Amino acid sequence: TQEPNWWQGAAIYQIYPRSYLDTTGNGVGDLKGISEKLPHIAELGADAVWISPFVRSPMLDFGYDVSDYRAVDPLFGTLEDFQALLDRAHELGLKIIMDQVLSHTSNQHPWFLESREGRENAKADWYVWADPKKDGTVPNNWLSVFGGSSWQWEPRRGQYYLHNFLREQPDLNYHNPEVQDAVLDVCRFWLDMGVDGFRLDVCAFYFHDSDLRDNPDNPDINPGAHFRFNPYSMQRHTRDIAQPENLAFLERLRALSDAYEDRALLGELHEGDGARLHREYTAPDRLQLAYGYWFLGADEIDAGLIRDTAAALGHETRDGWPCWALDNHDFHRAVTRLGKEDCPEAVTVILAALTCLRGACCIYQGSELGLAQAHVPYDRIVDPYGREFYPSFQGRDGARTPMPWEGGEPHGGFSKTEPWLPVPPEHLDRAVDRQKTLPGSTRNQMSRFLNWRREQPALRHGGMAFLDLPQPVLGLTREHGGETVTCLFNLGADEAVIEMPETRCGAALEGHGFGAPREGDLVRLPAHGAFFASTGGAG
Ligand code: TEU
Repeated sequence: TQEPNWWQGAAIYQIYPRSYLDTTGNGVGDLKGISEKLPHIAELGADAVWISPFVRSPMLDFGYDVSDYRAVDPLFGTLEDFQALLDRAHELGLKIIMDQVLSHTSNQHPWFLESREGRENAKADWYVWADPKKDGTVPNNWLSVFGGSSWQWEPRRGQYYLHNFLREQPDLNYHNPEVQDAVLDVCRFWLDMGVDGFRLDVCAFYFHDSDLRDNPDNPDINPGAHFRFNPYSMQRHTRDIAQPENLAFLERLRALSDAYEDRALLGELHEGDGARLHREYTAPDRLQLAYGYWFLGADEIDAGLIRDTAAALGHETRDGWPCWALDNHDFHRAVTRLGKEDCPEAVTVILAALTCLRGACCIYQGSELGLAQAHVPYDRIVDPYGREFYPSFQGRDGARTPMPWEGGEPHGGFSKTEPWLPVPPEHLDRAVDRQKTLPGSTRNQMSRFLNWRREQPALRHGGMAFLDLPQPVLGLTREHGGETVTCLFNLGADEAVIEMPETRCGAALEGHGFGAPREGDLVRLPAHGAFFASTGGAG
């Protein structure tokens, strides 16, 4: 059989670089800070690190607005710092996945500065320009994810340009082959440098409907609890933003990445019809991994939701793999979202379950500490999305506050000066140094579990089937190389007793730290506990 790839079943730790560690004393995290803390991530038992954007940017969307794709922003360091980070990660056995924001640029990118000057220049057609309607109004009814029309007037050209996000984030025109070639060159630059993969920001947004047709009325403008923080899904008018042309471009990108050894593409898909997009976008010649919002917006997660979501993705037949996530820099932290601030272990077991599903799993910085969403007072809110929708939506800053490293130090040891976002005092008790000395801490439980999981090939690479068990228990098996591992997760707050005879599911596995004793044929799952058994196998 073929050697499994590193990205299959990888635990991917996500870093938001502004908030990891500040080594220069400017209140903002940097690449040297990440390098210094890579051992924390390796000890945690992660396989790879996804770093949110650190290339040059005016920082209106904190790096998701790129003004130079080939330079490290001076706030974060230099290209040499990044090369050192890459080398250090590789020494520690960690892969580095770089965030590539290719759907749009900053309005300060030289491509846009040239494009906006007039209709004749070399970059005139690199962005999506359109004339106003006869009455002078915007070309159509498209809305921006961050609120308002997605069209912005540009007096120099006497035309509107498209922006799916901030008006400072003009959308590139992928119908122009020169644009495709230019972004592929950007990717080549970083692949040559040795990055192991890309996380592709909003990769279903690359192309736009070239006829600029109005979006039809959206009959379903109340999408329910799962996505309530995403105005995009609540728009009055929606057409599936994912244009068919995206797929051929992803094939070009995959061909490029396959020309290098062992690289992987992890594409961010928006929610919408997640299962269909997932099927289309993950294919042998497209993405290896597709990241969905399946659990990110959810404020209730039970065994049924996990099972239904994985089943909808057709986990048995797909070549591409899902990339699960419970938290990231865009959503409220899960501990708060799920109402578990007093009981972070209820969230740890969910995260453990996600890492045992077929697929990779992202773990956002601070989740290993069980951090709650921070309250950021209005005068400290810097997320433009938050300022726009305050107070009904207070933005994303509460999930982006600095990592608390040392509970007894000012600013949690993150920085010597006042950081760009405050470190909430209630995070200090959960700081890394404090948790390291407590045997049962979230950090220690995660680290024990992830390191144990790393050594279970079936949990990383195996095929998956679900067991038919009553809520709140999630049961599944993973099968690889003749071994079947049975996993039980108790997502409830009471003990659950499940019949699981050794003759059927093999001997109990030890060392994962979720300790559930077995009595005869019965497994006693404590609240938020888990159980694993293995039939052995070829070994
Ligand atoms: O996010 C894509 C996206 O659609 C988000 O706007 C999401 O809907 C929202 O944040 C939910 O709260 C990606 C990045 O992850 C995000 O940080 C960027 O702002 C966005 O793209 C634009 O590049």
